[in-house]
Amino acid sequence: TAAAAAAIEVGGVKIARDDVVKEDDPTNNVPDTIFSKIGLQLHRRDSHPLGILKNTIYDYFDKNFAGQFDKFDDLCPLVSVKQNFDDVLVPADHVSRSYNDTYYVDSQTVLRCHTSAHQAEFLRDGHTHFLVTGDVYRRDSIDSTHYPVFHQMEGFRVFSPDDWSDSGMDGTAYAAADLKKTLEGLARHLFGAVEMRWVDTYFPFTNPSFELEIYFQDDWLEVLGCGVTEQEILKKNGRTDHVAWAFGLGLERLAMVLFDIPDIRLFWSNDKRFTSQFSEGKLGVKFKPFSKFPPCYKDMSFWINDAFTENNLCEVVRGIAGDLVEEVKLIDNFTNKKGMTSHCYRIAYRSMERSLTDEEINNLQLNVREAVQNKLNVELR
Ligand code: FA5
Ligand code: MG
Repeated sequence: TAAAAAAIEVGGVKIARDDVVKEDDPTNNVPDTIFSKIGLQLHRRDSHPLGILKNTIYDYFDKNFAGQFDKFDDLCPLVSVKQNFDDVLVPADHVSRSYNDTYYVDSQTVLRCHTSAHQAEFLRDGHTHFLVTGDVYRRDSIDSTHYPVFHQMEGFRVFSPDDWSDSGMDGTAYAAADLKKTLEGLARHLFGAVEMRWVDTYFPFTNPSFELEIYFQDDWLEVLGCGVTEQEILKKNGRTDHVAWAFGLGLERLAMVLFDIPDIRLFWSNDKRFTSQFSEGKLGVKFKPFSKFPPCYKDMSFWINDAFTENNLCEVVRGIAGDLVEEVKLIDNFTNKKGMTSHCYRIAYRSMERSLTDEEINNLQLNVREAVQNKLNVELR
């Protein structure tokens, strides 16, 4: 389309559609649905829930750290494999590097899958306190809390030996305690009283590592990952003998809880009935659904092949149905005597903005079936 052909500019970098989407290049797996999101920068719209949230988090850090945190929110999402993975010690064989999980522009360039891709460069530039907000990209499953483009805010704080020498703790324990205190304070600043819990986890770039979960819609929802930065990252970037903490917040996840937004697709809506409900500086206004449109479920069964992955299926479905697809869920799975494996997926179609007609849904499903067969080479049953 004409819109897709025009170059956009992000963080001073001009990006044309053909620089990012290369159908004939096997080292490229970026579809037009993803390209169309680059440059929208929802987090830079002051009246959008993500912008309101970003600004409220800025307020918290400004107040509690006397403006020491440097803020960045306009960095180009095209980064090198080195920035996205090597600089943060992601092992060569880690799944997140695969074409199944990450959008590759070419073998050396990706759409960043996390804002941690910028840690090393800011450290090298001498920053000790910084917040980096940006759109991040991941091939993933489809449901109400996962979307292939979402937004993160990275926080990073460096300590020197003077900071912890009088505390009676070692640097790592000191940083871990400061990290938890800082993020619990942020959670209270955003939510007031809310049920939350810390869960131990693993990240290649931090040790120890934690996730914070918040109770939402009758379940625990993971809203951030964090930890004490691996020494190797500090050493390699000019901070020998220092310690640091880092966190990565999922902005949509926090905003869903704060504004009662039931589905992650809504953040991308241009419908006035969505956008007009939010205004600059107003945190926690509860979203009122325009009306509840019914979902429509369609099942599809096929024999898979060795190359089949659920992420590939979701990409094909989204390529046809766009934001009309709400969920793709495996509901049956068996292997026959010949060793052939069958999967049955249930696709939920629902618009956030209007009722879908039977004809429209039947057409979508027909096109989805055809695309799944042709692009994934599976045998429909
Ligand atoms: C990371 O991305 C780490 N870089 C976070 C980090 C930074 C850890 C610094 C330690 C130090 P993770 O993959 O868990 O971690 O993602 C972080 C958050 O992003 C999650 O907690 C969740 O809130 C959000 N998130 C992850 N995947 C999605 C998705 N598909 N859609 C929406 N939000 C998502
Ligand atoms: Mg996680």
